[in-house]
Amino acid sequence: MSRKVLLTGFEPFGPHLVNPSELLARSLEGRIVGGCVVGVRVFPVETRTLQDRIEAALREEQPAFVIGVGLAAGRAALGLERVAVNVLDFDIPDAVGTMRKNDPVQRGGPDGRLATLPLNEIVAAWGEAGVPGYVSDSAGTYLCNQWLYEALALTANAAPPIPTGFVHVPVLPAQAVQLGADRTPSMTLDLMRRGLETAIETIALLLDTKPTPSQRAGDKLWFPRGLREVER
Ligand code: PCA
Repeated sequence: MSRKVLLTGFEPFGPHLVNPSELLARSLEGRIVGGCVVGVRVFPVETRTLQDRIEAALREEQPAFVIGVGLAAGRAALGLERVAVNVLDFDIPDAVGTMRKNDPVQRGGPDGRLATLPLNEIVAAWGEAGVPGYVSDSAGTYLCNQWLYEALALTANAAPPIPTGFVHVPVLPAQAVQLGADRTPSMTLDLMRRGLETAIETIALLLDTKPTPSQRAGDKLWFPRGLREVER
């Protein structure tokens, strides 16, 4: 069975008539990148249904790893998110008019969840490929942050692990023209796509070369530090 990556985008929202994350995801649907089949979902910007949609996609696709993509107008480059916070605090309502102010994503959940993708390796690969990108320390408090928090919660106990993370993309050049070229950085769809392909290739390569924790435990080469001390 071939390895799958689940790639998700979002529909347009707020003032944006297109969402480059949707175009990107759809353009890679069914393609094979880094030896992985790309399974795609495009979600509406709806807070109430997001968790269920992510959960269904994970169940249906059984991916080896997961990348969410969303639009962050004003960003100058690809932003690989490091962390999701347990906060929903919207500037504008979601696509069906739901507003959240200072609410948790999950009541009683941890304050933050850290992305489980190899962040530094991906950013280094972007650099080599000529794709501007960086590790971002805030995914905001809107739907993309919610996506990352929910997806990390859903994959938290997966065995083998399912590396999961999120990439924020700038607007497309045509959107920057509309929004004011003097103040809106943009990136072409081709360059964004090269960035996503590079990220997928990097993760797939690491999954090939790094033994999974279960393999390591199986061949008895690895002990938790404390345990070895006690056994001596
Ligand atoms: N961007 C929004 C939600 C959907 C999207 O594409 C965000 O950054 O939260």
